[in-house]
Amino acid sequence: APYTLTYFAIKGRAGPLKILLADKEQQLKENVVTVQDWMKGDIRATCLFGQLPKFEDGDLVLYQSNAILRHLGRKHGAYGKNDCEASLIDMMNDAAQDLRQKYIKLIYQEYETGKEAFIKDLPNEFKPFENILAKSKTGFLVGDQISLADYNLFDLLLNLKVLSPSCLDSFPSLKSFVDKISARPKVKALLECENFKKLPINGNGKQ
Ligand code: GSH
Repeated sequence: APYTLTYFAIKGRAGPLKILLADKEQQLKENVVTVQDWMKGDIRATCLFGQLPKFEDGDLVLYQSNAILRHLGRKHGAYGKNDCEASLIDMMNDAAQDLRQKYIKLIYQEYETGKEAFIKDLPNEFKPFENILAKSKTGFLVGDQISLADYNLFDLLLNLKVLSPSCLDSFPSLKSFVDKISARPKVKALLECENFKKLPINGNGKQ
């Protein structure tokens, strides 16, 4: 495989890039790091920012999940058809990332105390994405082809649906966005693949 991912045995921050790679029919070699091995510290010491995921494309070594996602978007035609589209894709991906960060904070820092308020506030978070998708002729966030921002938002929405199964009920455009991407044959195959399905979403067992 031309690509190697080193990460924990979770979906976590690697979900979007795995979905992109599957959809673009790219092979991925996975080095799974156990928490036990990570705790020893020698792997961490080799990581530029002391964290995973790490991604290798030949001699290129990348850290930072969104840099990896952008790299793959650039290489596999998921970064718009011109600079303006690429900038809009950056904007939407950053917005999705903001929401992902809030989700991760909830999961790892305040699940018990913050879950209810987080779910209650989701409609405010969803509105901008719903507005963009409602105006989109093709059902993608930007332009007329799928982009890295779509993969990122899609993965996040799958996670949020596990947290709150009814959260998309008042968001028809987001709901059809999820249905449409879920139905892409290679994405569907990945979501149904046992190796992917069995991965917990997060590292602490909360979801
Ligand atoms: N901004 C980084 C990215 O998006 O890749 C954050 C990476 C990150 O938070 N990694 C976590 C990690 O390595 C796992 S998802 N945790 C173990 C540690 O920090 O010791």
